[in-house]
Amino acid sequence: MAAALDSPLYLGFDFSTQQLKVVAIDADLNVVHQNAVQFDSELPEFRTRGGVHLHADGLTVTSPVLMWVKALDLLLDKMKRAGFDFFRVRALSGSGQQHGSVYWRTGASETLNRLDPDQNLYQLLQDSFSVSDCPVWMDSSSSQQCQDLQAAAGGALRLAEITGSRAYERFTGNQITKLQQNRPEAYQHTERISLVSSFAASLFLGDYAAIDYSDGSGMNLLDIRTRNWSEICLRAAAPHLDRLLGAPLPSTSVLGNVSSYFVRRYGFSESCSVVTFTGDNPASLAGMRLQQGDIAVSLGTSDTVFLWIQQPRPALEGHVFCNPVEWQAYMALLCFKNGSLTRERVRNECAGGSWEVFSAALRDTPLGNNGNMGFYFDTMEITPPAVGVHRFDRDDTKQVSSVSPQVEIRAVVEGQFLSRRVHAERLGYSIIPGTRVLATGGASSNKEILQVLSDVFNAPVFTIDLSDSACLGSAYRALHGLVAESGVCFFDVVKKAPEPQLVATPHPAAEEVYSQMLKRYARLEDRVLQESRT
Ligand code: ADP
Ligand code: XUL
Repeated sequence: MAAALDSPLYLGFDFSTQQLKVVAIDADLNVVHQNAVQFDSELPEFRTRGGVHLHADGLTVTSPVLMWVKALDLLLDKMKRAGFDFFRVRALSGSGQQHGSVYWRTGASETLNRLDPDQNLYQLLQDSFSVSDCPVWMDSSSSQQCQDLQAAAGGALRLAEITGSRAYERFTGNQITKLQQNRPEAYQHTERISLVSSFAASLFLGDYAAIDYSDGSGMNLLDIRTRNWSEICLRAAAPHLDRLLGAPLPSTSVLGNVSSYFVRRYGFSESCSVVTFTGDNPASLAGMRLQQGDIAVSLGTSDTVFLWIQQPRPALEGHVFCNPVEWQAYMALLCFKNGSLTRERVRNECAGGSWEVFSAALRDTPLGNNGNMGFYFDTMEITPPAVGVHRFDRDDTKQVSSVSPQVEIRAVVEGQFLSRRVHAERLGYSIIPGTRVLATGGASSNKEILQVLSDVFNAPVFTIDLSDSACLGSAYRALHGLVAESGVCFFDVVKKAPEPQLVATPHPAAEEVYSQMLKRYARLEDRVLQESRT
């Protein structure tokens, strides 16, 4: 039954790498509105490619903070023009690409507190940031700082035991250290450091928003067991960090009401609650209503694999984050930098820029690709830390320099999914009867890609109708945030959500083909990794 025209709505935003997206749901969890702003094409004045600036050293990657601000102006204007009734919004939440950091200039909180509704945020916040180009998750320029942090914490494994991960270049603590060392002036003029998620929440709140436990786990600074900043890590990273970061909060907290700026400019209700924003992967976990035993594979700008876990067992590979929906639980995550952008590059070179031609090549080539296999690390990969394109045919002893376009297309997709499975299994995951692979992100709209995923994992693949689970998860979290304090469980709030749809089942020959290939992939990956190191 259609909801009444004045019934409450819940908004979920996602400030991701390439775009800003929003979804609105009603109290029955039906999606009633969706909208988006693409950074490269709709805000060309910021000259980004894929939403980022890649610097000349090939390692530094940043995004302009004012691009995100202007995207929000544009998105809300689009919603207004589409007749969206902001007054019905009872609560909103959101997510951001993980690890990126925003540096608010001294005095910015006053500006945030008194935003003039006659002007847009882009005009109002021109002078509010001490760093205009923010380090983002694709950055890998902080190796030295990572080594220093690990040394201060008593080694890589000890740091992983405290923070859930060994030191990673993209993790915010190491980025903050680098910024403080290279740009001490800018650091000195900073009064607050936000993650992309808490920065976005701050805009809606008109005040600095807390970092939540789950996204805070991607900084190498939070003790994931005590859920407080780790003294050792803060001290090693940079001066005055506890003041600059503010206290972290549970991911389900209500931060306050939306600022009067949004009430007066867009007609939000004064009582609309802002629920803590979190990282895009934690938000996706909520959007997919991931359960124990399921494995989620997100095929966005980055590919990620994540699992719900009860007990943290941090290791030297992968990450453990606080769980975004149940505060005693955790989630494990693996991140692969060469995801959609690499598939797109191969599509452009081998399929004339067409996903249809790309998909046809997957249909027309056999499982296992006649023994051709490839590693496609266009930029320095995170898992494993290797770089370059490495192709092998049946003969493992030497690399081949090229293969036919069709073979290349299957090699990139099979190679990526073999890697996702090999590394998930190293994290302790095993595929058991009943396992569901839940796919999300931009490439999950491609059935042929999902068929390869199903074959490599030898398990059925499901998607949710809306491929953007981070947005949807944020809207679910907004709804849950209103009742979480009184002890209502997340899964009770979202039980009416549509069930994931089955989109692919494994080919009968999949098990035989890929069990062999997985072993071969792991062996060759070791070699590629060694070659990358020399
Ligand atoms: P973000 O990380 O910005 O949230 P998305 O999850 O929206 O990204 O994914 C964007 C990516 O989805 C694009 O880079 C594109 O390569 C990929 N994509 C979109 N449509 C298809 C398709 N039909 N087949 C394969 N990949 C696709
Ligand atoms: C996760 C990671 C990426 C970003 C961008 O650790 O770095 O998935 O969250 O989506």
